[in-house]
Amino acid sequence: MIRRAPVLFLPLVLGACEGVQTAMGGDGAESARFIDLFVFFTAICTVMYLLVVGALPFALWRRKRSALTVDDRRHHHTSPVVGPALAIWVGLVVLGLTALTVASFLTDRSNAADARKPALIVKVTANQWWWDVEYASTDPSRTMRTANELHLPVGVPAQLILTSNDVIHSFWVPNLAGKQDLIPGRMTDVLLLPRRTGLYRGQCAEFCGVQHTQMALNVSVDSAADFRRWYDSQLQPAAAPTTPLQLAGYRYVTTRECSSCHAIAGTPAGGQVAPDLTHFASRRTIAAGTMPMGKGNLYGWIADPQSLKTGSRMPTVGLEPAELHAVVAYLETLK
Ligand SMILES: [Cu+2]
Repeated sequence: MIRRAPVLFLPLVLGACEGVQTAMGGDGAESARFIDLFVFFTAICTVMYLLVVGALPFALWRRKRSALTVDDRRHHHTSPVVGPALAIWVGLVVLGLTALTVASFLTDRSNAADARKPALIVKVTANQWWWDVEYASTDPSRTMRTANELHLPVGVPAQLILTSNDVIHSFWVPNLAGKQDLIPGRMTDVLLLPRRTGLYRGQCAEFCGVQHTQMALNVSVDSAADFRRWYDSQLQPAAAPTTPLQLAGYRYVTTRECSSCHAIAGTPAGGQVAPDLTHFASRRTIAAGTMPMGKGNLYGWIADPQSLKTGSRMPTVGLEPAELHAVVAYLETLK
């Protein structure tokens, strides 16, 4: 059984190389370079390790054979083999370390070269415990806000300008690139250059409070046409309510507690301290990846957010059942 253990672990190891949240996916230019660097480091270190382990039995055998006495050792001279072997070993170590340093340097240079020409700029602000996402444009009419979801066109270098409103967080979409801290009062940045379309999952990678684990970010890498379609749809104001129930929900959301924190473009709701809800129902998850988007979860989240994400800034308002039905009906229209 013990002998079979490595074989049993193999699917687990290989399984870690694919998925929506893995540093071994190579779905972004930076993460692909890091994988190449990782393989190179592993190969060099493995060769060095095998040389040391291989030389060990020889050294032990020689030591045993000579079996010098204390008196012998006093007059013992270095074996003629040791001098050249030592020189070869020192040479190998220097060569290996130089190769690792050069590979590291070149990887860093390639990443920096991509960062010089971003075609898309997105401002990402971390909050306990959600992500505010703002797409910048030189044309103010094409600037828009969303939350907890990032769409990127494939093959286009996107620069993410990062900051935080409260504590230090860390932005990490392992399939695409390495980590970068988001620090209150400071701007940092990370460049994402996706190589493949697909859905990926980002996660805050620095402990930031009780709901740190429920601070995820969905990343959708789209074709150019899909990205344009999504972007244009997000620029539209919120859909107008069409049924009496939706209208009752609209009235509640835009004039009562919700509107003091959330904004919905094209309505009186203009709060700026919580996720923008203009196209809330088009997102894949609720509360930064806490649960999938869906009617049941929406009822649960609005009725009692504190039991689903304890400590979250979203208060339990205490809606009457009729108000809850109306609010859910309206929020579902915000596609
Ligand atoms: Cu965190």
